[in-house]
Amino acid sequence: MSLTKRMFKFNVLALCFSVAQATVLQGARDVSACPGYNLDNVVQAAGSDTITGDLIIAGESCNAYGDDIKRLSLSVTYEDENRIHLKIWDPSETRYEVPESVLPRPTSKDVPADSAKITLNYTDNPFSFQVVRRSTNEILFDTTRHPLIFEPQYWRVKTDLPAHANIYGLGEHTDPFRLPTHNHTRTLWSRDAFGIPPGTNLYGNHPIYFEHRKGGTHGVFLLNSNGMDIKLEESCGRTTLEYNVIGGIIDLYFLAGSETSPAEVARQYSEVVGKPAEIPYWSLGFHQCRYGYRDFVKLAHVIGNYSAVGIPLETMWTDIDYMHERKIFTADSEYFPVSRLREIVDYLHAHDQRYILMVDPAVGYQTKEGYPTYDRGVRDDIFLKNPNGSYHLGVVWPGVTVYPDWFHPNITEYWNNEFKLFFNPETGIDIDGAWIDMNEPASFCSYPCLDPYAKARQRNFPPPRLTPPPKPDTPIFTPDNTFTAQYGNNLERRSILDPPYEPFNAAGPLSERTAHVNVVHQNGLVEYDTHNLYGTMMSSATRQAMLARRPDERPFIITRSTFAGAGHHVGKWLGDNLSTWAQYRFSIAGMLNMASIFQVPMVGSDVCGFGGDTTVQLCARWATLGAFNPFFRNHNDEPYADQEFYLWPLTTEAAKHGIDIRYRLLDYIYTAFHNGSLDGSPVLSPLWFRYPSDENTWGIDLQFLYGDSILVSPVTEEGSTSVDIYLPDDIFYDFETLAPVRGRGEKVTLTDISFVDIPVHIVGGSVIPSRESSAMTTTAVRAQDFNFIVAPDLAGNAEGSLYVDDGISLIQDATSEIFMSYTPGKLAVTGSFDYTSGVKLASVTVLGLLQAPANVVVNRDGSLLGVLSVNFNVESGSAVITVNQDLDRELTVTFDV
Ligand SMILES: *[C@@H]1O[C@H](CO)[C@@H](O)[C@H](O)[C@H]1NC(C)=O
Ligand SMILES: *[C@@H]1O[C@H](CO)[C@@H](O)[C@H](O)[C@H]1NC(C)=O
Ligand SMILES: *[C@@H]1O[C@H](CO)[C@@H](O)[C@H](O)[C@H]1NC(C)=O
Ligand SMILES: *[C@@H]1O[C@H](CO)[C@@H](O)[C@H](O)[C@H]1NC(C)=O
Ligand SMILES: *[C@@H]1O[C@H](CO)[C@@H](O)[C@H](O)[C@H]1NC(C)=O
Ligand SMILES: *[C@@H]1O[C@H](CO)[C@@H](O)[C@H](O)[C@H]1NC(C)=O
Ligand SMILES: CC(=O)N[C@H]1CO[C@H](CO)[C@@H](O)[C@@H]1O
Repeated sequence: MSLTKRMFKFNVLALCFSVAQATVLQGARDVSACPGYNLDNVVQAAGSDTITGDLIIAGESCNAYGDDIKRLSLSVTYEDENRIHLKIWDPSETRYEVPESVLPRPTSKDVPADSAKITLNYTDNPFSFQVVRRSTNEILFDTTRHPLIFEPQYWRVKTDLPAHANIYGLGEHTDPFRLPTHNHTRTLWSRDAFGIPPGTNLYGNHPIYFEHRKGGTHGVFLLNSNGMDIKLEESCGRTTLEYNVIGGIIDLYFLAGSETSPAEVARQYSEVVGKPAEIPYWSLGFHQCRYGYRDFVKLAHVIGNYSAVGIPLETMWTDIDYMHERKIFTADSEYFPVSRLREIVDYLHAHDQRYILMVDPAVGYQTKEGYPTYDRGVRDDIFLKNPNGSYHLGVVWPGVTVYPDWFHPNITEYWNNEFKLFFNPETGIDIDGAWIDMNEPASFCSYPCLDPYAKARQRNFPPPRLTPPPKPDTPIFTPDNTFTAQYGNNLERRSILDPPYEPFNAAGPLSERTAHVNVVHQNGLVEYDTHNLYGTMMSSATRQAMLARRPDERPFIITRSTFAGAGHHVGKWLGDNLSTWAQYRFSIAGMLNMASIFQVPMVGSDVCGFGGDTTVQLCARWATLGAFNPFFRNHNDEPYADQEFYLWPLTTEAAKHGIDIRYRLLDYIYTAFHNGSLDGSPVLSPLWFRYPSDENTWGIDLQFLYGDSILVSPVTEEGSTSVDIYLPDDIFYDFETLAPVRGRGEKVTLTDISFVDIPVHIVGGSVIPSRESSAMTTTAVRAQDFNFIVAPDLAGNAEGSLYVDDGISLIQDATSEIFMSYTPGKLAVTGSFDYTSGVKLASVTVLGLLQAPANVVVNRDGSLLGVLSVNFNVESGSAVITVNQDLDRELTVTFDV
C-alpha cells in the first residue's frame, strides 16, 4: 500500500485561520492569500512505497517575497520503520542543498509503508499532508490549514500542533529547554553571540525538534543550512510551528520516536546526522583555561598552584594569549617562546596531564614581515573570496584577516600541514587537543566593512601586551578531505545581499560581523547558503589535522560553532557566557539541548562564568555543577578577575568535592559515552526521558540526569542553601548518605546544602560502576579498583553496565563489556572481560537493605570464596561487601535477605 490519500478538501476553521494570520510579525508580508499547490502526476515507484509527484501552483501567485515557483517536485520515502523522508524542490534549476561531503545522507531501506510506525497521509487539492502515528492514529504534523509557499528566496511550511505543545530543540539557544510556544521565534544563523542572550540566534544551528506528548515522543529534522526563522505561536487552541527559510529545499525527516521511551528518538536522529565521536578518557578530567594568562611563567604558576593545593588538574589550556600578534600558528617569542612552552608540555606529559591551545580560523592578512601560514594559504589559494575574486577581508584578533575556505580542494592538505608544523612533537608544541573558536565565522567589522584597516586600527588590533615579558630564562616548576563542487548556481538572479525575507539575526543584517553572504567558495557555493556550516566544516578539517598528527588516537576538539552532525567530529562549549546566576541556571538547558537532542554530548559551559567577575559563592556552586558537565572547564575572560578554583578556600573545597565524585564516576559516564557513540543514546537527559508519562517533569530544566541513572539537582539561587527539587514516583538514593528517598511525584525541599555540596541521587534500578577512590589524574583513576553500587528499584531489582578499554586508541585491541544485574540477594557480573587492566572489583555496596546481609558468598569459576567483611550501616540501610577479586571474569555475589 502507499500513502493514504485523504479526500476532504478544506478545513472547517476558516475563521480561526484568518485570526491566526492577523498576528503577522511587523515587517513580514501577508501570506494569507498564497494559493498553495495541487498535487498531480503521483507515481509510485515499482515495488516500493516511495512516491513522487508534481506540485502545481493552485491559483493566483501571492509573490510574497519573490515570484512563486509554479511547479515543484515532491518525493516521499519510507526510509525505515521509524523514518519518513519528504522532499520538495524546484526541478527547473539546481538549488543549493547541504553538500553530502558535510552531512552524508542516511541510507534508505525503502520499507513498505505499512511496516512503518508513522504514515504520511496527504490531500492532493490543495496539497497538504499529515504525519500520523499509526499505533494511536495521532496526528504529529499537519499542514492542512497552511498552504505551502515556495519562492526563490523564501519558502514556508507550517504545521498545527496541540495547544501548548512540548517542543524541545531548535538551537543553539539559551531559552527554556521546553520552548515557549507563544510569540517565539528561533532564528538559525550562526553568530558570535557574546553574553549568549536568551531569545537570540547564537553560534550554532540544529534544525531538529523533539515533541513530547502523553502518547509518545517524535522528532522532525529539517536538513537545511540556510538562514531561517522558525516561529512558534498559539492560536485557536493550537500551537503552530512555521519554517520560514531563505533558500535550499524542503528536506524533512520525520522520526517516529516511541510511545514509551523518549531516548528512542535521540537514537533515531543519530541515524540521520551520525553518531557522536568517541572521546578520550582523559578528556573527562578537569580543564583549566582563561583568556589573559599573560606569559609562560603565569601558565606554569597556575599548573603549580593546582597541584600545590591538591585540586586535580587534568588539562591546561591557553587562549590566544600565546600567539605572536594574535596570529594563528605562531607563538610570541618573548611571552610564550616555543622552547618554554615545550618545557611546560613536557612537564604536563610527565605528570599524566595534557595541554590544549586555541586555534581560530581567521588568518592575519599580508603582514609586513612575511607570515608563512598566510603565504602558504596564498600559494594554495585557499582563502575565501569576494565575488570579484579578491580576498574577503574581515577583522579578527590579529587585525585585518582572511578566512580559510573549507570547501577548497587544497584545504585538507593545507590545514593538516599547519597543524603538523606548529604542533610538531619534535620541534613545536605537542598539544593533546584543539580548541577552535570564532568559527561562525566571526568578524569585528560591521557590515559593509568598507575599511577593515580603519576598523582594526580603531580596535587597536593586535592589542599591546600590558606587562613586560618575563626573562627568557625565568625558572618554572622549580620545586616539582577534499570537497567537490556538486551544485551549479544561479546566484546572479538572487538578491543575496538584500534578501526579500531576512531572518531575525540579532546581530543585524546577515553579513553583520561575519564573512559576507556573497563571499564565494572555490566550488562556487556562497556564504548565503553555507554560512551555518562554517564551524562544523572547520571542526571536521581540524579532526583530520589532529588525526594526521596522531593517527592512532581519538582526537579531542572543542568548537564554538556547530551544525547538525557536529558531534560526529567534535565537542562543544556553550560559548561566551557571563558570571551570573541566570547563566549558571540556563547552562543546564544548554547542555541538555546539545547532549540529549543535538547529538553533541561532549558539552559544557564555562564554569564560574566567562565574562564579568565571578563571586566566590557562584564559583563554588558552579564547581560542583561543573563536575556533572560532560565537558568540565573553568574559563574566564581577559579583563576580569582571576577565578582559578584554588584562589579561595570555598571554591577549593567545592572543586575537590565535585571532582572527587566526578572521578569516582568516570567509568560510569565513559560507558554512557561509549554507548552513545554506538547508538546515539543520550549522555545527559531531562527527567522526562526517564519519566515520560509524568507531566510534572516535562518543563523541568534545573535538574537533569547525568548518564541515565544519576539525578543532579543543584541549588539554583544566590545566597540560598536550599532547593526545591522534584522527585517522580520512584525510589532514589542520596549519593552521599546512601539512604533511600522515596519520590512521591511531588516537590521536596532540600535544606542545609553547603556551598561545596550538590544534591545527587542514584535512581533506583541501577548498578553504578564507580571507582573506590578518586585521584589526581584520570590516569591514576584508571588504576583504582572498582566499587559497584547497587541501587534497587521498588521491586528490588537493578542493572547496569561497564565498558572498559584503553581510553585513547581509535581502534581497540581488546575491550570489556560488563553487565551487572541484581535481584534481591544476588548480583551477577557477566559479559566479556578482554581488556585486562589489572584492577579488582574491590567491593559491592548494596543500598536499601533492612538488615545486614548474611551468608555472603562470592562465586567465581564455580569456586565459592569467603568474603572478607561486610559493613552494614543501619541508618542508611547500606552494606559494603568486600569482594576483592580481579575484574577479569564472571562472578556472582549472593547473600540472604
Ligand atoms: C492515515 O492513514 C492511515 C493508513 O491508511 C489510516 O488508517 C488513518 O486513519 C489515516 N489517519 C488520518 C488521521 O487521516
Ligand atoms: C513578541 O516578541 C517580540 C520579541 O521578543 C516582542 O518585541 C513583542 O512585543 C512580542 N509581541 C507580543 C504580542 O507579545
Ligand atoms: C602560585 O602562583 C604564584 C603567583 O600567582 C606563584 O608565585 C607561585 O610560585 C605559584 N606556586 C606554584 C607552586 O607554582
Ligand atoms: C592548490 O595549490 C597549488 C599550490 O600548492 C596550486 O597550484 C593549485 O592551483 C591549487 N588548487 C586550486 C584548485 O586552487
Ligand atoms: C572587490 O570587492 C571588494 C568587496 O566588495 C572590494 O573591497 C574591492 O575593492 C573589489 N576589488 C576590485 C579590484 O574591484
Ligand atoms: C545503550 O543504553 C541504552 C539504555 O541503557 C540501551 O537500551 C542500549 O541497548 C545501549 N546500547 C548499546 C549499543 O549498548
Ligand atoms: C564582557 C562582559 O562580561 N560584559 C558584560 C558582563 O555582564 C555585565 C552585566 O551583566 C555587562 O554589563 C557587561 O557588559
